[in-house]
Amino acid sequence: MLNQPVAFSILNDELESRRIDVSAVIEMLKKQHIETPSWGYANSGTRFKAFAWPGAATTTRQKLDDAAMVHKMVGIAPTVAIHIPWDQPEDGDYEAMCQYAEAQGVRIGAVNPNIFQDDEYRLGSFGNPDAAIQQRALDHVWECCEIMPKVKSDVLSLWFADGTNYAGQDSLVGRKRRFEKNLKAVYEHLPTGSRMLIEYKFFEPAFYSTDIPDWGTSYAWSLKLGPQAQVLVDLGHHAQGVNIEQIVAFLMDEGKLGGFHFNNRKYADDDLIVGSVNPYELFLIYNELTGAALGSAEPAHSSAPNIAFMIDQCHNVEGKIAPMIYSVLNCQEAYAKSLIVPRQQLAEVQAEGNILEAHRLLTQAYRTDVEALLQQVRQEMGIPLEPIVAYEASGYEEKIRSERGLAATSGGFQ
Ligand code: PSV
Ligand code: MN
Repeated sequence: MLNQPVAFSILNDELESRRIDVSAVIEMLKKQHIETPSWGYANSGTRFKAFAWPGAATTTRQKLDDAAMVHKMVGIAPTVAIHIPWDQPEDGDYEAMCQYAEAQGVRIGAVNPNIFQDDEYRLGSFGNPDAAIQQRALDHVWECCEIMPKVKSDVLSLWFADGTNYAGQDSLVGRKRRFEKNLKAVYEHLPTGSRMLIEYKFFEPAFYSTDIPDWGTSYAWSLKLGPQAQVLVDLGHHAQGVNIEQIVAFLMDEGKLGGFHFNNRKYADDDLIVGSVNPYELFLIYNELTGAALGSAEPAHSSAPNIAFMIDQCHNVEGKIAPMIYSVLNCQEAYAKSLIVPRQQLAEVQAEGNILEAHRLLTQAYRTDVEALLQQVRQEMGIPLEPIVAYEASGYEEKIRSERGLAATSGGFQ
């Protein structure tokens, strides 16, 4: 392996020859922000089995400790999404929970209500035919709106398991109307200056119809609701072959892309490490994001500057903290590669209709090994040059194993 300064100086020369402003790229990489999910640090499983992982977090404080450890290793994961009631403090003191997070070096990010795990939600939450169950779900989401200022969060992240399993089970129009009414009731309750993100998912757990199956539905409702409502794109929630980067480009340009749930899938909502199955897709998504963020001709209403980049993954058999570090690093690498796309040159050849040269410029950035650049960023940020190696050498895994043991319970998904 080349030593770091030599490797960086070779890459720096190469990128400068491509007319890339390397110091600007470094500054942008330092500002990257990826949020990790509290539920990713707890035990989780498939519908067949939840394997307990030694040392997995069971309390919210432990989840925050683990998220803080990830942030120490990568330097770009300063916030943690929470899920209520999984992360409800025993004494109900959310301010204290927020202070605890800050004392560990992280902040609370998005607040995720849970309106899918109670028996009452067998027929859904906001789409439930029973008005009393809809109200129960609404009360819980309102409670989350109240929690937001206590934990200094300005993002409410909504995902619904609602839908039907059989044709004829319920009125599709009826469910749509119930949803509209209840989403509006949430919108009216949002804390000032905050946003509600509406996530879609094409199937599962419902298999015949899903009440928010696609980005078009989320978009239509966020348009109707108003500027504080936006769409959340979870990379695992599309049918095979869907062009996610095109969805991203459209929503962003309309000012309606509010956030991401990063993960990767091979078949369904697999929740695998983002970039592990299709790193090229991840790069293409970042390419759209970066293109919009840097583009001077973008409309003023583009949502590019205010997107919440969140990971939504539960690692069932591969550990908890190390796969989360890998996930953040994969996002960092994809972002770095998107930053070295020669935008000006690309626009010129696109305008000329030079298909292959345009494709070459884009894929050249993707194929470039940016590790030396990332190590330079890490060095300047004062974090470990090789986060995974540093994590393994830190002794943290051994420490939590011996302190926490093997938890029988899950702190999140079963
Ligand atoms: C279930 O598919 C899911 O992964 C959704 O993507 C939510 O964002 C997440 O759970 C947390 O509720
Ligand atoms: Mn999600």
